[in-house]
Amino acid sequence: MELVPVFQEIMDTAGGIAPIGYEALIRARGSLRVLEAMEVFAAASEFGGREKLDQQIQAIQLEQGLPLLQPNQRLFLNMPSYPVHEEYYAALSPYASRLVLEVSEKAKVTDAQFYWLHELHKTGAEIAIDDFGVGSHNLATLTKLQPDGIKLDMSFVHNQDYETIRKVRRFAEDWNASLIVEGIETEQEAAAVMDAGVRYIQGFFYSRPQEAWYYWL
Ligand code: G
Ligand code: MN
Repeated sequence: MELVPVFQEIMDTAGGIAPIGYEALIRARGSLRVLEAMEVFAAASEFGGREKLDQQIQAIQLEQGLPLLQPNQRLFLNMPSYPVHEEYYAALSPYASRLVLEVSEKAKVTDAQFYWLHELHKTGAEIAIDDFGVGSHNLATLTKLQPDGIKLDMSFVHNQDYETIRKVRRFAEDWNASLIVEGIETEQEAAAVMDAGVRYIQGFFYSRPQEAWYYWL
């Protein structure tokens, strides 16, 4: 199967809607159909294991994603949710200032990973907590990560829990982190989230994950 990176725009809603960059995601072309991310990872052995697969995904996402960026935009990359060898992080360092590294709240962050995230942060990478609100991180992890961004899990929008979204927005402000709300699928959701004071949003309503060529058209 062939790996196919796809990219979804992340929107800034301040003064009109404009993309601040793209989140890189992954699909694969199988013999019959396009496979979703979960199916790709389930077939990791075909790529020599999960870590080899993650390295290949990283390489093609950088290769195809970085050229899409305008000077003020960044590429958002999902970090592996298990401990990987330092080569994985070292490979990111030439591009640090163009990247936002998404660390899932569902991931276990080891000391070695904290070390690398810090190093990359020092050279310009931003750190964002992904799936915020449904994982198992605690405040100690937040303190250690000092995230530049918090990506709220899409379940809050889908449950129309705008009161919680408003509270998380204040929480993020206190941490000097930009809040990004994910999973915006309708105009009504977009309006309600903006009404809760959220500036950055992401979801199918604005942008479906697309192959890089789509953005070159
Ligand atoms: O865990 P993370 O936030 O990285 O997951 C991103 C996943 O969410 C991708 O698989 C992407 O296709 C999906 N996604 C992106 N926008 C939307 C949306 O508006 N609605 C839904 N249901 N899924 C979305
Ligand atoms: Mn993500």
